[in-house]
Amino acid sequence: MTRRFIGTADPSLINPQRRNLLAGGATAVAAAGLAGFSKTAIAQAAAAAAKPLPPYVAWKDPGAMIVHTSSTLETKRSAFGTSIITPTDQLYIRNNLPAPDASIVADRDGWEVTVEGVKNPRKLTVKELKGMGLETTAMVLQCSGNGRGYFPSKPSGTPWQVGAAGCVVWSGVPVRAVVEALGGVTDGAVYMTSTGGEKLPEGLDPKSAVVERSVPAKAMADALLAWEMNGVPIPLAHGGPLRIIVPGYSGVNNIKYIKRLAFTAEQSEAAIQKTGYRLSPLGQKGDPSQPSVWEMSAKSWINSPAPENGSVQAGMVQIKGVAFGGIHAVKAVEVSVDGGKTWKQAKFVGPDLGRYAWRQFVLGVKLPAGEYTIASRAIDSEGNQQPEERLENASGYNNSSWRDHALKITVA
Ligand SMILES: Nc1nc2c(c(=O)[nH]1)N[C@H]1C(S)=C(S)[C@@H](COP(=O)(O)O)O[C@H]1N2
Ligand SMILES: [Mo]
Repeated sequence: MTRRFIGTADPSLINPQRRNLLAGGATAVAAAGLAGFSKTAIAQAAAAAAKPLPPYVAWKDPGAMIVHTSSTLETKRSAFGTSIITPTDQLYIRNNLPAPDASIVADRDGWEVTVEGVKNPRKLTVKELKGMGLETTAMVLQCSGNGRGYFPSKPSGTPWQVGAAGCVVWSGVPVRAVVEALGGVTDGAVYMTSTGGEKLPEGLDPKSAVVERSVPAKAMADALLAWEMNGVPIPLAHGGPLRIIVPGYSGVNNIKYIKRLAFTAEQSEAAIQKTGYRLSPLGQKGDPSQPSVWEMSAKSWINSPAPENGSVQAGMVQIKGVAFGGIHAVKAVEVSVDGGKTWKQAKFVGPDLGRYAWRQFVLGVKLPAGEYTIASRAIDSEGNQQPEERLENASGYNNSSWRDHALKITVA
């Protein structure tokens, strides 16, 4: 079989209808107009025309994505479905460096990762890893900048709304199984440090560019070295042939195309660890004394009804969204239709895919014609509630404010 879609195992990931309708820029706009599609469809086609999908992710669903830049693509709020898993062709993309050459997924089993900071350090191929164990984990992958677009301080960086997140099923070998096979972690190693396999730009200090992140070593308990997502080999753009999955930790800690896994006494000296991804007070630069962006906390948002889909018909309205606990399981979620004055518990829908997955929720409410501010707030298994206000920080990280994520809808 010829593989025309490099990095994707299965070209059937692509929905041919949407593709034909929306991928072709101006032609698509004309086609949409001729066929009498809604204004929204035309606006979407125009948006797709303004910024086409970059070639390395040409297999993404153009109708579901907001293309911010060639390295930052967001899932549209209205594109999130209600059956838990985010399809691979709708999942957001965030690259700090250009993705490596597609040749690295030509021989997936031959990809090597160096494991250091264990009694018997060594290089392991993906093929060898596949013989060492298997686990499957559903997990919310969320960029720490998700929700940055709601910060009034307008931090630099992509103004993500809700779509730098998805719920993905990963398969791979548990990191702890690999560590046990190599004789255990060396004494004094308190961090787990992962290094991305990108080629670094020449003439730069490697520390300034390398994508390398340290997390507390205890995170290895649930971490995977994964080769599969949502039932297919991980596409290059999402970190194939091998990616570390650190459940409950924000996106940046889930290093793609991992080439080195080290148990270390200190955190990485890379800029992305030392000064980047820190919760810095407004107006201040990142430094190692400030908290790193690690564990995620309780968060939820409503995906439907959304204002971009026009007015809602008066009567029974099904309010739907997603809720997750981050490092803990989500326990419950409440919905308000009066801007947070009163709350009602929503019902979780579908199977519980475990502590790190999100849950879909629904609340049916009778809404007479009028304007409403609808909001949701999650509570985790430890009793931590999603806060009303964001925690201000210079880079716009970790926004879980329910007020920022509320929607104004018109019922007519
Ligand atoms: N090697 C590598 N890993 C990486 C990154 C990267 O640029 N290079 N970006 C990180 C960030 S900031 C996020 S939010 C997630 C994005 O994962 P995705 O592109 O598969 O959605 O990957 C993380 N892992
Ligand atoms: Mo991110």
